[in-house]
Amino acid sequence: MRKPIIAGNWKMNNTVTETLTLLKEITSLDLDKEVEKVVVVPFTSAYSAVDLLKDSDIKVGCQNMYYEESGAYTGEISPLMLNDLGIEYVIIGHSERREIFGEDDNLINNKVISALKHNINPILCCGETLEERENNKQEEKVRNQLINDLKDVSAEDITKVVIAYEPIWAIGTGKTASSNDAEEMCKFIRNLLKELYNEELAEKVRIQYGGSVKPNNVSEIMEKENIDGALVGGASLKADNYAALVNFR
Ligand code: G2H
Repeated sequence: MRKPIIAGNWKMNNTVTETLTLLKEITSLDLDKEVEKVVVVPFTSAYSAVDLLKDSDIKVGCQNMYYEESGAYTGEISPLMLNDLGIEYVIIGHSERREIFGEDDNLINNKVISALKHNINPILCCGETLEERENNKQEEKVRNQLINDLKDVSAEDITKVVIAYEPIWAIGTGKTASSNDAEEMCKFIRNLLKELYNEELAEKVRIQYGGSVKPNNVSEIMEKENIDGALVGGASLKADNYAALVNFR
């Protein structure tokens, strides 16, 4: 049985003050204990979030990291820095990083390997553009991304990776992939993992869907056999919405 995982990706939202206000509201609400809960906050909010959530079962993630441990990399954050804060998850390869900041599969692969080496669980994002979907190239795109991004990830480590399938055309657009389309791609990803690793390991890896997930569509998405969680942007920025997402059952 794979434990469901609902992660709120705050993106570039919330000052420290706003973070504390939102997290206090969230922790005052009833949240399903059987669901793994993550808030993926901006770096500037990470310390305060970890401190505020130290007695809660909500975990804190960050949205990016560099793969080196230290050095002359102006503006970057290292895995050791995240470790020091007690960060358990890091989003790697979000389409906004790929598209706006030019991250390629080689860089993403280095980040995945480094996160695992430092005991931080990567939430590895993949997904196709609208043009690729319209040309029925979504499987080819995701297959190439994952083969490259997971290069040299060992069998021992693959179950620590959460894979987030996020079709780019559904991100922040209000357009959600139908639950059947989302399931079809998540099943495709699980089959790819069977091919790259083996059936037993592939069955253990958690696959999230992301892209305009909201309280009113989360249950239908989470019902699907190969979807084990959601990576949620906009709708995770309000406490009652976050609680509704977590309490999808
Ligand atoms: C996709 C998602 C969170 P949103 O980027 O990663 O954002 O739910 O706003 O589409």
